[in-house]
Amino acid sequence: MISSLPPQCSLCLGGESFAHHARHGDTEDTEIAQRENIHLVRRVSQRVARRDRNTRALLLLFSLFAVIPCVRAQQTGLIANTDGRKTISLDGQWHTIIDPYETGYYDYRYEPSANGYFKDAKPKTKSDLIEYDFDTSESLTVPGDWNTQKERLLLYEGTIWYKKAFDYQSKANTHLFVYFGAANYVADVYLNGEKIGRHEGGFTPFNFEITNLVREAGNSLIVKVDNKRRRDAVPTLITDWWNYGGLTRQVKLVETPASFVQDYFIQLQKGSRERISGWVRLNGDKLNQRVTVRIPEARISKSFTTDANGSAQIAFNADLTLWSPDNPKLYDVVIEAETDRVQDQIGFRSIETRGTEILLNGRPIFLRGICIHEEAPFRGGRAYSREDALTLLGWAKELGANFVRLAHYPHNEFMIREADRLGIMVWSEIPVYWTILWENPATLENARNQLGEMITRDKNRAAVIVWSMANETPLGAARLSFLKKLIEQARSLDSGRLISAAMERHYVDEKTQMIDDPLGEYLDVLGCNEYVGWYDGLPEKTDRLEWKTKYQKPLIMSEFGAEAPYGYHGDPLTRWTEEYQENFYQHQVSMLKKISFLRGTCPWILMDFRSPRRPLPGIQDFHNRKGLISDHGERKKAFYVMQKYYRELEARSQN
Ligand code: GCB
Repeated sequence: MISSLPPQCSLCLGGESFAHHARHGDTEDTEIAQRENIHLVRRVSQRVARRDRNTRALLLLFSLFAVIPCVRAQQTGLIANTDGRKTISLDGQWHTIIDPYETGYYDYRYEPSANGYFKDAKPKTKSDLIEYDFDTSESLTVPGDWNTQKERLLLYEGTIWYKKAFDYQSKANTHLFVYFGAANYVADVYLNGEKIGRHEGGFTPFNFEITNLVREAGNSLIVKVDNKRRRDAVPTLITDWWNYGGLTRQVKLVETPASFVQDYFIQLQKGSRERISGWVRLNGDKLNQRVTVRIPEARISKSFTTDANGSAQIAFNADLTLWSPDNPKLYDVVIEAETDRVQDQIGFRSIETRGTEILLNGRPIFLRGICIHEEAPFRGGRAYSREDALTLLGWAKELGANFVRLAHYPHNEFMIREADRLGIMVWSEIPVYWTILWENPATLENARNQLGEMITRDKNRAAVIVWSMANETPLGAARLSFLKKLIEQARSLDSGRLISAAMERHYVDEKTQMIDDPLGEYLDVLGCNEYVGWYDGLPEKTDRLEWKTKYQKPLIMSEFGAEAPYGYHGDPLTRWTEEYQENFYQHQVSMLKKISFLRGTCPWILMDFRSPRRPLPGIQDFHNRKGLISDHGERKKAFYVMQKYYRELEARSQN
């Protein structure tokens, strides 16, 4: 765990700390050491993707001398496109133990226990004392949050242990990984009683190699999932969404050859509409290979040789039909190494800004957007399936949207894949939300890790056009420095996409709204959340406002909205009524039309969602009711105001 690195040691800095401690034999507690060790291997190996060859060489050395010997299950960087591989689903019923006091993890002196629940022990004699039993404990469905599966878990924040038993027939020259789409928030993973790794961050995938630990029969995969909120975490203690805990996305076993294509980046080069550039990275014992990238439909077949670290830069010209909302063209792309072959579907498009314009494939575009939380339509709880994605994105299309802001964390991969297929552009963000601990290095490291995982997973999806760094964060030097580091990282991982953040505005006089957050200087596109007419005055207040910006950059109004439960009616000035919400949107639209540098709008929000901050009985009942659609799929009056505006905009863009 990031924060468990020994902070007192002055020799330890970031990824060097474990190596230092290992060299000094400072590893009395193997459990903790392994945990740190595995986490470090993970962090470091992920950075390999980002850094230059020197770092890679250093890592290799570092691994050989300090790290690998202590790790029984190996952590590999994220495997790209697991759907393009042979996988075995571990979804379904998992036995679970609710553990509010973390009895299965700590002993009574609050030290990590050597015989925790992860041992999955059974009494061997009639006299043995074992106080837990996964196999007779109740089950939860994976994927799925625990809060909405059992009424008594609705407000639960803490630890739940999950267990899945499985058999596995090992195959020669095959490596096996366990892959988690996401676990909210910290996951400690064990196989057959051995710790295989820890992951922090509730919305991004992770995998661990288990080739040497897996057995033919009766494997016990145990995951401790802890969703306690922490001040130093990302997100921090307060948010305006439900802290759904658990194994919220798919879990699967992934098989690869001994040397395999771990990851690749195949997109158009920034500023070009015909040159593809990127890289391919192999993992395993045969790193130096000939790799061919083929796009059969475009009659492309280009070969490259990976270096001693398994990496090859790729670049070639291609005559392609470009991806756009009107024609979301995806090509089959095959990445073929000597020992492995992966197939993906990839779209190619350019995205850039010029002055206050956003250009898609060189042409100015207006982003007709809508914000979406990862909340399941109809059944409630976390959304996780293709069906959920199709419903939410279908509603966005019906609204007339060509763009979605996936708030406030990376959504499940189905959302991005389906957006790619449907031709919906995507803003994707990490949960750097409100009041993060800007000066805490571990918080920064955590945010960086989540940013890296988001980009790693989705960098080949044409739909994603914006990486957003943060939401409504307060002005200040420490915050600016924190966010600049994230921006730098995002640009170094992916120079092609636009960088944004949802910022705030302020009044310079009673009629003038100003966007001059110093962060704006470092962004490609300005994002701004405003609630004039809801938290700030009444709807007609918008009529008097003029918008200004310090920057010659496009603006996306990344949030605006008002609450109304579906079916609650009254006059246009009565709070909470659909008529108030409709009135709010009518005034907003008139105001938005007057902002000359506006290039996108994302009302808050597509669908009502659960929030602990919204207690008003009979109205909110712990839901944020700013949805244009209720959580049961009913369109509110305001939906049609936005739909009309978007239809007009769309008609104009076609002329
Ligand atoms: C915001 C936040 C969003 C909230 C929304 C609201 O500014 O970014 O997470 O849910 O306002 O409804 O107040």
